[in-house]
Amino acid sequence: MTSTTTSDAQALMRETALSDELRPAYHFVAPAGWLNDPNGVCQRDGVYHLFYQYNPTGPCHHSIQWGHATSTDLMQWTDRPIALRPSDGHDEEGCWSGVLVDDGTRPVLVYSGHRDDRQTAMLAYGDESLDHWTKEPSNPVIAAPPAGTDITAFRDHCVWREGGVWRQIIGSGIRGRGGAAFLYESDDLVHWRELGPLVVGSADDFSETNPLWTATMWECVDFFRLDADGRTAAPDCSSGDAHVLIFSAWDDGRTMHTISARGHYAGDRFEVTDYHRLDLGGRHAYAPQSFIDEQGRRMLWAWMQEGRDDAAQLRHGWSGAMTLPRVLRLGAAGDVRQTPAPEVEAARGEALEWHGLASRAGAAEFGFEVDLPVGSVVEVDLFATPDPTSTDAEFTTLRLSGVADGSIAVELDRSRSSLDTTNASSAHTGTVVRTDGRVEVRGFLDRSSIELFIDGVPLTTRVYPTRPDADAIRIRAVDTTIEHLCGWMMRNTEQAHRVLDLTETSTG
Ligand code: DQQ
Repeated sequence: MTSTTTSDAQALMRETALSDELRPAYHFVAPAGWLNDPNGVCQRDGVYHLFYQYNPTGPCHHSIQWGHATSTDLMQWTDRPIALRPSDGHDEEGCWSGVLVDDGTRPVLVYSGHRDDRQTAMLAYGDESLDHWTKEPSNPVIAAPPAGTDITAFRDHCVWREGGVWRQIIGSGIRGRGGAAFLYESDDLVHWRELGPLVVGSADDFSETNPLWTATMWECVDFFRLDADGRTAAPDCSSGDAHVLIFSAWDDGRTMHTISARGHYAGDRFEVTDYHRLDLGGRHAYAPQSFIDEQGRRMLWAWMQEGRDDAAQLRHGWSGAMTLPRVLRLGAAGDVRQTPAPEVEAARGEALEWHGLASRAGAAEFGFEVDLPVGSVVEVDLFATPDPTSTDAEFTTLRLSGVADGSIAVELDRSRSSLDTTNASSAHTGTVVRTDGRVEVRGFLDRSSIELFIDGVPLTTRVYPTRPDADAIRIRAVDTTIEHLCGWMMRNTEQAHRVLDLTETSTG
């Protein structure tokens, strides 16, 4: 294809994506094409940088590049030139996930080069703008997984400074045992010493259908300290502080769900005390990455995977969105509680009009508080058409029930979400351990995405209503009362005139 026909095809794909009424309006999305994991997330000199796994040539996972966008307010993003592209060598089939660190003289990307169905650790050096990147001549800096271990896969990086050296973990799995993270140490980011597995999971601890199954390989490992007030720092094995390892459980090509493991980090090992679900929406909040921003907050984005099939994704010219930016703290049970960053409020438009407990909204935020004594139930219909009894009604129902042990049973029913039966329709279920008596519920609806926070436990999912009147929110409370009900229309925050591939390119 000549460059003219490439850009024509890309302009057409962008137009197609823009005309899809189910493309999110205030969540970050690529201009068009394919987006998956957040990468290299950071804030430098007041500017947030969101890099992401990107295929500007089509809405499918192929020849992955690093897209890049910047923001000063976390909601309005400006596209920057593509940061990394595959080149001759170990990343010729894709520049897979990685992180950004600063070696004291310049920003450095540590990422996985993809070739011949395997991945190796690579580096690229940036200028201050983070627009131009030059690959390390001696790439790959880690050419193979530890010898003598039968591993399932080996990729994705978490890199930090500890005790005057660099440390990094790489996601992996040991065949016949479970997921793993291998630990390395380096003085210069280029030469790495193997320190063995930081931690190895057990694929037998839970059944394959259990949402806590840690699977056979851990993607996108992310390791840090975190406390109940949200204080956070890089790992430190001599601190005695609680540490959290977040990983995405993967099994032979299946992206299962994201897990957080709390535990103790001492010497070269991480002892897990408990595993938790990071998000009750399973695969729809996958491959997250976090960083500490200039306010000292531990911020995280995850990839909201689609729930419609490949053909529909191709037809609509885009695939994949980011969750809202979330602020993390450690829950009393050892899970990771999450709140949307307060900056999200800047996207609020007009307040929703409530008629009793119902309102109509497209892209919207809503919230309420409720006591949920044992036996009481709250149901919330989302993206609902006016008459729920008609055979062609569409609605997605969140059900919260107070249960005997004081916790909250959560169910999100997608069986009536869409008249198009090719879309995902399975239910999400889970339990929320309450913070105190009253439960706070917040919801963010964005055309085909639903992000709920129930006492800070997120449930992220995707639904694809077909009817233009599938825009109601309806709340029913049985044996309890809804209080402080509120809501806002949310503004479209996407910048105008985006192109898929800015011409200014890195030297990659
Ligand atoms: N996506 C990347 C990998 C990672 C996976 C490739 C997780 O590096 O393991 O696009 O979604």
